[in-house]
Amino acid sequence: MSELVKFSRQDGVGVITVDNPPVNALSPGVPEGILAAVQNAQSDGAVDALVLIGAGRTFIAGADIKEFGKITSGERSAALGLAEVILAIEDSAKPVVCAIHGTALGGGLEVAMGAHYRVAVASAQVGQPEVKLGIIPGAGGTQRLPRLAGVARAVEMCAFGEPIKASAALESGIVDRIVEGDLLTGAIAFAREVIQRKPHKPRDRNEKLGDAANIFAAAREQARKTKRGMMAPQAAIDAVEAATTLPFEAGIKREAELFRECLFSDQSKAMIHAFFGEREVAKIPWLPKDTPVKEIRKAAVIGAGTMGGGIAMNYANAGIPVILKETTQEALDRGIATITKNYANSVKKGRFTQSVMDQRMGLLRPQLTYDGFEEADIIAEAVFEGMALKKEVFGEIDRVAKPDAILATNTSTLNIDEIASTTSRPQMVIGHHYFSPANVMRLIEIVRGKETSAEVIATSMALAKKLNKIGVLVGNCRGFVGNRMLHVYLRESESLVEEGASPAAVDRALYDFGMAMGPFAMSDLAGLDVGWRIRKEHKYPPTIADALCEMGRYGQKTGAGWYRYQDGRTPTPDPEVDALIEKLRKQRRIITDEEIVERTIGALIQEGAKTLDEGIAMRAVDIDIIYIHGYGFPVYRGGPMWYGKATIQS
Ligand code: 3H9
Repeated sequence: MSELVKFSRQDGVGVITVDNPPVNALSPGVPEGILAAVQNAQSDGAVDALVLIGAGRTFIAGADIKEFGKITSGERSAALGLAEVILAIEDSAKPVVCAIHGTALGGGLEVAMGAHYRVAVASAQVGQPEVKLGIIPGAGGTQRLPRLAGVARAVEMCAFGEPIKASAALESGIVDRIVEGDLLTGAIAFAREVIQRKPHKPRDRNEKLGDAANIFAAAREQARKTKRGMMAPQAAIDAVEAATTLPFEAGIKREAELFRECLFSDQSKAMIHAFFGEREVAKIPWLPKDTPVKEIRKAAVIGAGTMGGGIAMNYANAGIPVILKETTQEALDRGIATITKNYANSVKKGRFTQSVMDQRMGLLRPQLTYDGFEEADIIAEAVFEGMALKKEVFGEIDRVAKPDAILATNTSTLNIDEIASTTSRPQMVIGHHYFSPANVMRLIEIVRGKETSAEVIATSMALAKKLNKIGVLVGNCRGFVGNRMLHVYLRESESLVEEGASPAAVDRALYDFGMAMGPFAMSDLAGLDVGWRIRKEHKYPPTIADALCEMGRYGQKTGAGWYRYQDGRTPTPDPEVDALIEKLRKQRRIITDEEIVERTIGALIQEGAKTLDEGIAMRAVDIDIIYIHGYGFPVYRGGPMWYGKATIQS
């Protein structure tokens, strides 16, 4: 047996254990090890059935994603051989039971679906998340899943990639039993129960493949909307559809073709880059591994506005008690009402139960004073963006905080060192720049000042993970990485308008490129007055956006900005804005979509390169992750720096 796959016998059952930490990926050696174990067991008189289980924290979390790059670069042959291994499991004359804990994902679930039975612990999850990597299941998942779980469930799992809980897997027929107590013991007991039964091959089970035409049409439409611009979800739907129109072997062939198309696409390369990037950003090469990390047991947030409320929710969601301070009862009540509404919405949508909401609300302590701040391990400031106010607040925090408390500012542009200078402990001050809505968006730019201590940095990075966020460490400069780049992107967008493009044309070109929103619609949503205030503070030259603000057009919140918002949300081009632009614009010429994308995205890339040169961003991948998770850059283009490199190379 290989190092990665072990075999033992218990009670007449052969136990195959995949032991490839950290997540038992199907790296070279694992499929071969499983195959050898299954084949040897066929002639092993001491074995009547087989159990396949994962060592450590999980079952098999999928193919080894690192191998895909080797395949597309030609370093390795395209075939991972997994499909053949799964067929061998399915063809075993002795029943095979997969025992699932942690996650059975991608190729992991595909292996499990080759077995005759699956048992799982209640906390396990199963899924086909390949679309998140720009590919589709490539080892029979699109063909066996509809046979086990029905077409609707298979389409949902393969096209949208979200895992499901063990209870749902049991209900839909993916799992045969939920095991209470020790998984291996339960799996062996199950295997002994089924020894006498003739193994039933999942690939022969056609009874759930009935009439499904409407399912595919609806799923394609949903994927067009929610996975805009991505090819893998549509390919996954095509592959599941093939399961309903073709015999199993032909369906497998079709799946393989679609898998290959996706794997060799630019989209999957970009999304795999993003997958590893999300993990890479957590690693700070120069930070000593033994840097102590403080435990954050209690938090306090100053400011119950949109950002402060969202930040407080993040703490409560992670089980950390949090004080939420405001200066007036009215502002505090408004903040708490918004939080309550957000949580109630989640309960209504079934994301969690009322009792979870009650427990989270119970962790929030709204108040007008600094009472209890002396116990907080972290104090997060989220007041209006303005240096004078921030300095005043940090002066106050400095007086009440315990000596080893982390003092975090949510500033999106201001100088961290200047804010820190008003305290007696600049080494404890750091930026935690959240993105709106802070309870939803996963990015936190963690901004180190020149005196921020290693411990405060390490604790902030660990805290981001605990809050289920992606923390990216950046240096201190105006706007840090994200907003500094955004500034040139917006300026370039406005230049295009000054030269002849309409705001709607710029927005549409960038939306079609894949941005979550065009720059003008995004500015209206964020509020034009924020940028106006910052530009005034920094004495920037006046812009068309400033002229809009002077007219009282602050964006969606005032019903008008670059667009007019009759219903409060839908942008409609406004003749008043056209007239203003006409007055202020420097020229009028035809500007193509290509020029719009080239100049705006080009501006992002150039400014990103500058932040790298200056050491403000550590690595290109940090910029990519900031833009994907904070600014709606299409993940299938890999982030601006990845896109820039790919465009130059092509
Ligand atoms: C597939 O299966 C295609 C098939 O159809 C077959 C076709 C032929 N490979 O996320 P974590 C690394 S496609 C290689 O921090 P967690 C990860 O980079 C695959 N490496 O842990 C990290 O490394 P490092 C379908 C992997 O507990 C370390 O493991 N499967 C893989 O927060 C820990 O990861 C997926 O898409 C992998 N498959 O979450 C599942 N997975 O420490 C992808 C992880 O050096 N994985 N690593 O930074 C996940 O969703 C999460 O990792 C998981 C654990 C939920 C499993």
